[in-house]
Amino acid sequence: MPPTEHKGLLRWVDEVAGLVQPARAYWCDGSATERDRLYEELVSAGTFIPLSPATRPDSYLARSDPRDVARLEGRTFICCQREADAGPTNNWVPPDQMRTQLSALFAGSMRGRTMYVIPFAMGPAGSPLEIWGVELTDSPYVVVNMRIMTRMGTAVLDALGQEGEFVRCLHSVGAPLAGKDRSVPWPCDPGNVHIAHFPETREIWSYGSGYGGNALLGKKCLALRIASTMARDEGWLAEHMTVIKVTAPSGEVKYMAGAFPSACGKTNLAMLVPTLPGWKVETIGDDICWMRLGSDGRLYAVNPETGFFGVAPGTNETTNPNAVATVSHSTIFTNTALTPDGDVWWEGLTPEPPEGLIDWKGDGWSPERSDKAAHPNSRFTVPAAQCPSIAAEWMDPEGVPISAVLFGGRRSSTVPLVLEAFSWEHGVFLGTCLASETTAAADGAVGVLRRDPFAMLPFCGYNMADYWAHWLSMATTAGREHLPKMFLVNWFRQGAGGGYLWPGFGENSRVLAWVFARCGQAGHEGPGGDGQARQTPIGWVPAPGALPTDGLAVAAPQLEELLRVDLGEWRAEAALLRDYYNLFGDRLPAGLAGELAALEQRLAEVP
Ligand code: OXD
Ligand code: MN
Repeated sequence: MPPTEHKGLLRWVDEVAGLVQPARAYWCDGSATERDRLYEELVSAGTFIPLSPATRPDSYLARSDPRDVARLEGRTFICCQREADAGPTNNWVPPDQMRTQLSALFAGSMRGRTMYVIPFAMGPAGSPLEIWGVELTDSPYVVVNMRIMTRMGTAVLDALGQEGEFVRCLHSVGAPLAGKDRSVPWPCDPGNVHIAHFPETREIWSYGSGYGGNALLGKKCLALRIASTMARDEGWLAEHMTVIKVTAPSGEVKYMAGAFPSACGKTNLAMLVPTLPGWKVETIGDDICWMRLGSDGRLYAVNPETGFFGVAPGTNETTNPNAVATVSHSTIFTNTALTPDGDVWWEGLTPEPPEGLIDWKGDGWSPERSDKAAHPNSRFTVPAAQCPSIAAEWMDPEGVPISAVLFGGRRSSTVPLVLEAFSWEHGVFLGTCLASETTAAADGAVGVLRRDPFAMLPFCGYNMADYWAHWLSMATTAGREHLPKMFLVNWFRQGAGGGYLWPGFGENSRVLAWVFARCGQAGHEGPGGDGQARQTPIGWVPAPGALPTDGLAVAAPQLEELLRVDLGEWRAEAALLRDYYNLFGDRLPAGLAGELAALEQRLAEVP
């Protein structure tokens, strides 16, 4: 007997079962017993390799099919009725056409497999922003990852009651089994991947991939693409942002949100250990934040997730000691290398690779090989509660009030270390300017500069220009007085010789301290606050000496170069931006066209 009387849910589960023809349906209760059983099954199926209990207790390594290692943006679709509502940055297919296409792929796709029913909740229990979903999947790997990343199981079914609303999330790896066939360890159908979103009916259909961003449907698909459309309709914000709690030596606390494209150090910022004495950073969330206006006109943020699905390579005791401690036990690793004594390894974990490594594909590896031992997008899935820097209030249903929003890309030139917007509108403009050199989190070439406004390019479920208008509208709805200040940051600027100018990581606390001081005054216009600032045509930058640099090993000329605003580069940037804005035709908000014209004007006024 299914453990619910929710007729809509029961009907949908039956309908899907009729289409995908599973051998059986199983309703997940989210218990530890269920988890243990699934882990055992994953081990006997060869999907999970248990790691050494001595060095990495309760942890497992999964190796994916080598063709299924990242988000597939080219196979991700927004299926709303009108193409213009998806906008020029999304792949659009009309909903009926996509349903027909997908119904053919899903027909019989779970044959011989179990269909797991995963009731899950995103957002703290009882939060005004809590959203329920149900994922149907034939992947036990997805079930156990969802158990870490969301609140999952019976409690959610109980909360749904008989008619609670939920987002329908359908997922199949697309590898039916015939007769007594045994499954391969990582089933998938790489040639036919579709990740389709139907924002008008709040549905997600994902076929063919088991990779986290494509298959854990609570994350990018629900908490960003579907939630962004819900947020537009209901007046809140669903964002690809970390949320941190910053405590100054005086004990004063401010919360900050930060939008960074995938694999640009957002998780490192979320768990930062300040080098600046007396400062403390704690974690509210590392990847996604939902924000709503409070009755006091401030933006309050919650982290909709309960776990981290972080990029492993580059994580070590220096770059992110809190992440290293977090994944010391009870972690699922995917596509890292394996050491001979049953532990995981990835590039950057230690300066030298241990001997006798097995690479992410399961083959012997040695440092002479030109390829990496761990996949560059190898990941850890781990409960957020295990993180030493998690803030006590990370699950507060009301959320935390945000004082500053940071936008940061990976830019070798042009963007100074930190820049403060002149106003809310100018801040939204800076968010639209975000661009980054691409990383391994999505398929495609790495290191190419691409526009990634608000770090939402792959995640905005509707027309990007309407999304910008929605951000602008916050000031109209709430008044700008208590809205956060906005900043552009860039940890990745390079000098003439090509090396990074800024050490980053814990030293980023110096930038946070300046931002903190800049938030010290009410209102948005003017230079005020403790941190002194210098006005430039592109925004406020720290005045000479305003960035705390005691003990910092960055020479003065280097620091000057980091904060330099190169007018030539910005004139080129403004021209690129004008071309980019042209893509959006008459959907471009007038406020942003005005901001661009004002920037061009300011740049023209300087000789
Ligand atoms: C992620 C991503 O996995 O942005 O967080 O790709
Ligand atoms: Mn992300």
